[in-house]
Amino acid sequence: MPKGPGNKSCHNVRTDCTAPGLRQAVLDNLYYVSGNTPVTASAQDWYDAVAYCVRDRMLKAWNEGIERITKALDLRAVAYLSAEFLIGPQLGSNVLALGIAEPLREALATLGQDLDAIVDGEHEPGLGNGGLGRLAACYMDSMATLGVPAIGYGIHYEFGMFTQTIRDGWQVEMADKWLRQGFPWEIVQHEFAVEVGLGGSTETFLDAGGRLRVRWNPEKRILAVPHDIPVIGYGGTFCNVLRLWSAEAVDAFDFGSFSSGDYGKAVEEKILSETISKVLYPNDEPYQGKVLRLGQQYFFVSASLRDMLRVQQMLGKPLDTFHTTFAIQLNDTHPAVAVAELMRLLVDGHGMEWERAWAVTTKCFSYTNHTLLPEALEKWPVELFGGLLPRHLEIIYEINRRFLEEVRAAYPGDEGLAARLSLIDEASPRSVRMAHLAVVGSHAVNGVAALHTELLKTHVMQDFAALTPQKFCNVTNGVTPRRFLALCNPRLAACITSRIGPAWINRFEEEIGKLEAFADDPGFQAQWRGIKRENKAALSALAEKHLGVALNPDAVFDVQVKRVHEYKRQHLNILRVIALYSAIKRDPGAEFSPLAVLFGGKAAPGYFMAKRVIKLIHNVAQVINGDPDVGGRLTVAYIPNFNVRVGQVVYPAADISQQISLAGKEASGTGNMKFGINGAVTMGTLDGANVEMRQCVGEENFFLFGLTAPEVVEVKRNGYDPRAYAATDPVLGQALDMIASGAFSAGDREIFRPIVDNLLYQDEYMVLADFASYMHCQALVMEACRDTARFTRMSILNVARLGKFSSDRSIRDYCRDIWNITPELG
Ligand code: NBG
Repeated sequence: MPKGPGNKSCHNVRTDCTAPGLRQAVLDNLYYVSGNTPVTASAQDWYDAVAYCVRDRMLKAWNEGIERITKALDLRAVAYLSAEFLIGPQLGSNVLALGIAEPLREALATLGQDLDAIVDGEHEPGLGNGGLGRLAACYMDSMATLGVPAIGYGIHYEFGMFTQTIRDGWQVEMADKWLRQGFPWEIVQHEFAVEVGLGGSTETFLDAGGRLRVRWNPEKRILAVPHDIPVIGYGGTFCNVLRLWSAEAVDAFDFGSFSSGDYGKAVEEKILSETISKVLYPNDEPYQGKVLRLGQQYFFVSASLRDMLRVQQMLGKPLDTFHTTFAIQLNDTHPAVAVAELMRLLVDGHGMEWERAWAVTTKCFSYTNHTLLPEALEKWPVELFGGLLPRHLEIIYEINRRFLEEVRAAYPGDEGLAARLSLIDEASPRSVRMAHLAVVGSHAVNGVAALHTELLKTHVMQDFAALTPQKFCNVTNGVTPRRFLALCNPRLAACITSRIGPAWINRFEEEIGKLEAFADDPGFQAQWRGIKRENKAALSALAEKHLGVALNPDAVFDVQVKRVHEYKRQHLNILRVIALYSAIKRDPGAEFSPLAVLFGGKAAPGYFMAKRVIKLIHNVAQVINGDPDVGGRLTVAYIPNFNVRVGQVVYPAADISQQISLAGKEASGTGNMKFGINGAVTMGTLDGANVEMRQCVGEENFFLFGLTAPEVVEVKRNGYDPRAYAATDPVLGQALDMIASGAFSAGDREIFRPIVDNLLYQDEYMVLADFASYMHCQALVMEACRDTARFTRMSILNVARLGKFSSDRSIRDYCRDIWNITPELG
């Protein structure tokens, strides 16, 4: 009798999860997949052999997941459209989800291999810039864990986020060749490739029924090929898919040109087509004019929608029930062109009436806004848009015409309002407002933290909120406790489990609070501190190896890791460091508890000021770390190439988490949550999700400073003068003078002049206004850190009270308030 996969009585090299079974599987893969034996295998061969072995064990849940979506008629699945998915290293998290770490570790040990070393050696796919892309990955993890059927749709960039190296204190970018050694987690599905058009023109024609229809004749066609990555939930029974599209030429080779001797032209088409998914754009750079970026957005959106329509047809369901099959989430405006594309597919492609198509479209879509910064709201010049997507521009005009008709009916005579709400910005150059398209085409719009949603409703999208208040809601961000606690901090995870059991891993919000009972238990506190110290020692070892900087594991680790941006105010942090340094210099004999200030993060390659701030931090570090008066009591280090993998070492080692953006600028932040659930206490402003975190942990367990969002508005309205702050605060004045006078640049007064001048004469993000409050807060932090029992209690309570910030809670919110989906696994 043939035995199926998963049958325990059958020794199956692809499903057996015992140590001997896993050992055999790894050896088989080594031999048959990479053509090696244990004698000839390289580290990469071992990694591949283990990865394929783990992937095999995910395929039962994977195939069941695909069947679930393509067979069940009454199922609504989430289609999560995102230009970025920052998934991080895969091996460790998949092993955790399957629960096979112990037998696998044992199996590898018998082969002389160390599972942890293999996990640590993985090169991660950097398919995102930062928080937004990582949020998408956390949500994929939570959907799989909660049993929410979902497909993540995105782009299979050939080059992800650049690799950051530091030369002489300056950031140098290098291409991220993440695919060079292959990526064992993906399965390429050529049979589901679709063609995507670009450019060309439109024409009208009469269809067989005598109706006037429009046809788009694209100038160019590109093949979108899906690369599927399994996303398995904790427990290993439920699996979703991340489907990333890569661009290929429809005809890779032009035999005509080849035969006539033009060899270059024969492959030209291939090269042009492939550029579409070539590289991830770094954010914080102006998008205007980047036609390739719009091409990328349309490319993945069109392929994804056609993929969903294929499923709809396979299910045999009529098109006007499409919204009952898919809830489509627009992750920021990057995929917003989907609104126009779905209308085109339904109206032009399937001959649906406009009104019916519009009803289906708006029931499908919902939109998450991730930023309040006006410069980050996408706008495409009409000319550029129409050149690439002529039919979509017509459709957007038609959507706008009908929409503005409604606006004018509701607010007769208010042409100013119509102009503000219009999908088209009439200022030169006329452009398409992607956020407006997303709002009008969606039934729900959400911000990512309570304060952010409030500011969206009262400022950035005030007119829309007045027009359709029922559309707006809040879903505060969350992070997955699997990757960002269970996986990255195994010592703390084991300690927590020993007290409250393991249920917190997939029921974080419900369970983690039980830890509070141990907050004052001296034995537990000692254990807690011991773990933090070990984690700090691990980070020090890394810093020593890569930077040659020795970090004292008994120092307080004070960390700011995130993208470098003026609104996130790394320069405020470094001004604080300079002020502390000056205090030591003034009185080297005074008591100063050891403090290690760590930075990490990438700056957009074209962001002049951010790159100069990185240089300043390096120069300050060099002076302070080398000063015998300081004697190692204050150290500063910049951890290069911050990514998910590095984060997994950094978060567990932090005592203090720096979340110091100017109030009203950071939509949510998610690093704040990752630090918090690893026991770091936040030093932060009332910005983004910090506000809610502080409510949860209690104000006595949060170091607050700085202006509030309304105060920021107030101070600016009264005419903000940064120089007045520098003139009246001697500590601040001196710190700025030191930079200006070349104290950190061997006397060079020019190199940091742009930073100092910007702070003194503009200071858009009010660094100088918040400086005094920040320094005052710093004194309180140092005092708290000296009281070990008190600080440990704060740390424990931060973990115990942050249950809300699990992405499982966020996904339940989306399911209930936006998608109308009931999670299958609770
Ligand atoms: C970022 C915000 C963060 C937020 C993440 C995830 C963009 C456009 N926005 O504050 O700056 O945490 O999105 O929501 O990257």
